[in-house]
Formats: sequence, C-alpha cells, structure tokens
Amino acid sequence: MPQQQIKFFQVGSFAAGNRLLDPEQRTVQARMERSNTLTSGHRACQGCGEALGARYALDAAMRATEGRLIAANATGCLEVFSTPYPESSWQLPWIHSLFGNAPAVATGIAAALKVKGRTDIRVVGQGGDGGTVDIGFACLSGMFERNDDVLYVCYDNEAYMNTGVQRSGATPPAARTTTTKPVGDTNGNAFGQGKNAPLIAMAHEIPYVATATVAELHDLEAKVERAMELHGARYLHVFVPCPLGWGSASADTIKVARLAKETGLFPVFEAEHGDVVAVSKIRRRVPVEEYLRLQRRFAHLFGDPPRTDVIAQIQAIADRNIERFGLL
Ligand SMILES: Cc1ncc(C[n+]2csc(CCOP(=O)(O)OP(=O)(O)O)c2C)c(N)n1
Ligand code: SF4
Ligand SMILES: [Mg+2]
Repeated sequence: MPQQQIKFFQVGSFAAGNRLLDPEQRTVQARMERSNTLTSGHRACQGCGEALGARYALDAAMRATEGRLIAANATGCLEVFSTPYPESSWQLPWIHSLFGNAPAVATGIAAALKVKGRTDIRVVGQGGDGGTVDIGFACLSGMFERNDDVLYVCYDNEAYMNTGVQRSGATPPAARTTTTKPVGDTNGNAFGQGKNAPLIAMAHEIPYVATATVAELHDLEAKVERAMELHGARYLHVFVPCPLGWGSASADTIKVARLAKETGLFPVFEAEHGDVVAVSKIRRRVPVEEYLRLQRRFAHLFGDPPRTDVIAQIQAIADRNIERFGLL
C-alpha cells in the first residue's frame, strides 16, 4: 500500500484529515446509523478532544431532535478546523458569526423559530472556553437570564488554542500558556484567578447545567439527550484535552480526560434549576501528579527540585472539589 507522510499540525502544513488520503485508506464509520454531524475532512490536530466532544454532542442532539437542529458556532478551533471557506465538515445548518456572540446568535435563531411557529426545530450554541467564559460571557448570561430555548455547549480546552495557546478565564493555576510563562518568580498561570462557568450557570437557576468529559462519551450523549428533553436555557461544559496546547500525547487524550475526573480536578455532575441532582463518582482516586505529569504545560513543576509546594496547592483544589461535590 502506498505510504503518505502526514504531519499533525493545525496551520501551515498538512493536516490530519481523511480528505487528504486516498479513498481506500480513509477511516470508515463505526456505525452506519450515526448522523455524522461533524464528518471527515476537518483539520483538527490528531487526538483533538474538541473535535471528539463536538461530534458526539451534536450527533446526540441530532438524534434527539430527529435531525431538526441548527447550530451557532463561536470563533475558535472548532469553527476554524471545521469550516475553512468554502469547505465545511458540518452536516447540519450551521452558522458562524463572531468570537463573542454565539449565544446571542443562537438566541436570535430560537426567537425567529418561535415567531414562525417552528417549535419542532431546536437550537444549539457552541464555542470554546475563551468564546464562552470570556468574550461571550455577557451574551451567555443574557441567554440564561431570559431562559432562551437554547442548549449551549462549551468545549473547554482551558486556553485560547486557535490563536496560539493564550490564557483564558478557564486556564488552571500553574499551567504554562504563551501568556503565562513560568519565568522569574512565577509558576505559570496564577492561583486565585479564573471563573467556574458551570457554577455561574447554576446561579442563573436555568433548567439544566451539566459537565462531562470526552473520556465518557456515553455519559456525554446521555446529558445532551437529557438537555434536549427540556426547554429553556441549558448549559453543558465539556472537558476536552488539546494535545497541541497542553503538550500531551495525541494518544493520551482520553487518558488525560479520565484523570481530570478521577483526580477530582474536573467534577462531573448534573444540576437542575440551580441544584446538583447527580454526580459521577470517582472510581479510583488518583493524586493530581499523575494527571499533571502527562502534560508539558506543567513540566516546570517537575524540574530539579520539583515544585512539591505548587503540586500540593493543585491537590488542594482537587480535594476541595471532592468534598464540595461529594465525588467519593
Ligand atoms: C473580537 C475578537 N477578538 C479576538 C479574536 C481572535 N480569536 C479568534 S479565536 C480566539 C481564541 C479562541 O479560544 P477558545 O474560545 O477557547 O476556542 P479554542 O480555539 O481554544 O477551541 C481568538 C482570540 C476574534 N476572532 N475576535
Ligand atoms: S489546537 Fe487543540 S483544540 Fe485546536 S485543533 Fe488542535 S488539538 Fe484541537
Ligand atoms: Mg479554548
């Protein structure tokens, strides 16, 4: 079989997409009944958690709505790798407007459908953590407080990946990004900053808030299905490792996502009308070090000598989550 060399970078090189391969070398659908909302040919990096999460989330929403779904997408990797004009990997009505206004665009679509009496068609808004918890946050909060009939999905890879790994309000403490370099007295991103978007969403007392990771795709699908049973504003926050920005191996995306949950650093739960109604328990508790060591963005913590004091601070965050959400 002829070999084609593929490099796995997002920009300025070959990209990892089926479209670059001979038809006989392309991967095929595992299940023919999949709606395949985000189909082959997109340009995400190998092992991209965001591509995986988006595909499963929107496929589940498509199934739940029997194909009557419209998506509004914020600027970010998900939009850029999926839709380099004039191509698109989306197989549903999909609109990109701006970095910060995806919740408002989704609201507008939902309002127009209501006026037209098309209550059978449902709306999803989606974006990265920067588009959601930073620049789009006012639009999102407005969508929540008006209880607009939209499911908004945030794919959290904990930085602005599309523009070269800058810090966002969801970047964890001590992580190295291009704007939080561990130089001088600093250890990467500062402690005591950032925001917890799922908890803020819950404070709006909207019908449904949930978190999920790409390590448990059936759980992610079930949460999308539950969200689509409900009307009004709903929020799903999905933890999606980014091999390029985190310096993790492409093959470790699922492992990294699982460790985020099993350490307690990323609590997986569901909430309705502001109250937690279910948590996904930790099956085998692991120290945060196991999670941190897989990612070069934390490599400065494991030098000589290792920064055990900083690692202990991160462990304290995990321990607090375990206590707060009853994860054991
Ligand atoms: C008003 C505005 N400011 C800045 C940008 C440049 N920009 C595009 S995407 C992006 C970061 C996206 O980060 P995130 O939402 O976390 O998505 P990711 O790429 O990480 O998936 C930035 C800064 C823009 N498009 N518009
Ligand atoms: S930079 Fe990260 S989020 Fe963007 S396509 Fe690559 S792996 Fe996915
Ligand atoms: Mg991001």
